[in-house]
Amino acid sequence: MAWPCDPENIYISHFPETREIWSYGSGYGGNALLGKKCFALRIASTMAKRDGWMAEHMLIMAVTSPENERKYIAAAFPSSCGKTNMAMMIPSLPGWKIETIGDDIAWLRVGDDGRLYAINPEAGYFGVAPGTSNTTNKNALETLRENCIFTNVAETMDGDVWWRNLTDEPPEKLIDWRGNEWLADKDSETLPAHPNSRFTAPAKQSPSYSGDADNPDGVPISAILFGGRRTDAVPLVTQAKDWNHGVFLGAIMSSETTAAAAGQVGNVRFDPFAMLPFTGYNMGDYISHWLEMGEKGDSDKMPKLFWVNWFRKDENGDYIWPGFGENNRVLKWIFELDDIDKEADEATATEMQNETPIGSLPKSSSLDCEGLNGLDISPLIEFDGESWKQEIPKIKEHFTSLGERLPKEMWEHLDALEAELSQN
Ligand code: TSX
Ligand code: MN
Repeated sequence: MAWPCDPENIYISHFPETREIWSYGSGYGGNALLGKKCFALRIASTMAKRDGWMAEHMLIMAVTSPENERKYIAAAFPSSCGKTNMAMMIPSLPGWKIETIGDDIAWLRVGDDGRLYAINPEAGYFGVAPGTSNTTNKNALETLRENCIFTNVAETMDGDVWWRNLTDEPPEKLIDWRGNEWLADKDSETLPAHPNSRFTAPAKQSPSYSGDADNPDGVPISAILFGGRRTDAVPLVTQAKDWNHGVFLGAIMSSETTAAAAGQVGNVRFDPFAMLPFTGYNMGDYISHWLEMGEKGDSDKMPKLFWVNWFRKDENGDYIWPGFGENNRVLKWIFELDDIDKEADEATATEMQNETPIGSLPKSSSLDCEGLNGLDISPLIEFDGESWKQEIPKIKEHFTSLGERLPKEMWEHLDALEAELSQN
């Protein structure tokens, strides 16, 4: 049977006023699964703006310490930065536990207690298959043992599936995603699985599934992370000075392109809050809404905002930070900072951080690096003023492109940053 689609004539339109989505021609993916990006982000973000809540492109995780303290963290990363891997990550440090509440979308509201609560409006995962392996995301593979759908992956001779990195070497012979025979020695130039091939499975099948995902009240968020793929300038972790400064960091979030299709490899692209493709209304108004949400909550109880970057490279072009389960160390630092903050122990907080023009960076003594084979993390947590001077004109261009409705406060933060940079 022909797949029900019309690839020469694809249309997708959203009508926020009537909450309608019209889609024609797509048989699968973002323009066909209308409950996901179309409704839960584009339409929902317009409802959220009107009614005072937020629809965000974020994972939600529960983090439990060895002392059995539990906190909830949300994180906004653009596509291909590993949100699903992070949501299901297996922590590297003894006694820590991570559970998944969501891997892609969060709806957030301020509760009566002044805290920010999040739910995941989705019931399953729709993840990119290539790259998913026992080393990058064991829990995802466990989720896919049964009762799941694969699209545009390769098929093995015994009826199993295959994609890049599922095994170190591809099988000798496969059926590629187009349905043609694929031979490892002959067809090594072509990809047997499409780079955007997908799996979809119920969230409850994940070993890391958190029962909190079923709580209609949602979970109270302690920290929100913004992240992208940056080989330079952006440190491993930076704490925003306050909510509004965190909104500035979210507004200047950027990622380097990896695929040639997305323009030149290594180009920096701004993607505020990882929402550029998903905000259903004006981006300047959206950033104003972030500022308004800060006012709605209790300033002491609203989540702390952080910028993270797992993708710094050294002069040889190798990743410096091991990433994956080792990101536990960054979560531990954020976790401890939150405890200290609650105790209003400013002396200890000062001991853990260095103030810089872009926010607070960890002092190396405060970030647990035991067992990392003596990794020198100093380049990851040093403020690089020269690189930041080069960022300024790019950010100006980005802010200009967002237009007149970008809140003036964003320009004020940029001016303050520029002034601080010119002092040293
Ligand atoms: O998902 C990733 N995370 C988050 C995991 C919890 N990825 C994959 C991104 C593509 C979807 C990462 N890639 C992460 C990361 O933290 N870090 C990197 C970069 C990296 C890649 C490989 C190695 C180290 C870092 N190491 C080896 O290959 C041995
Ligand atoms: Mn996504």
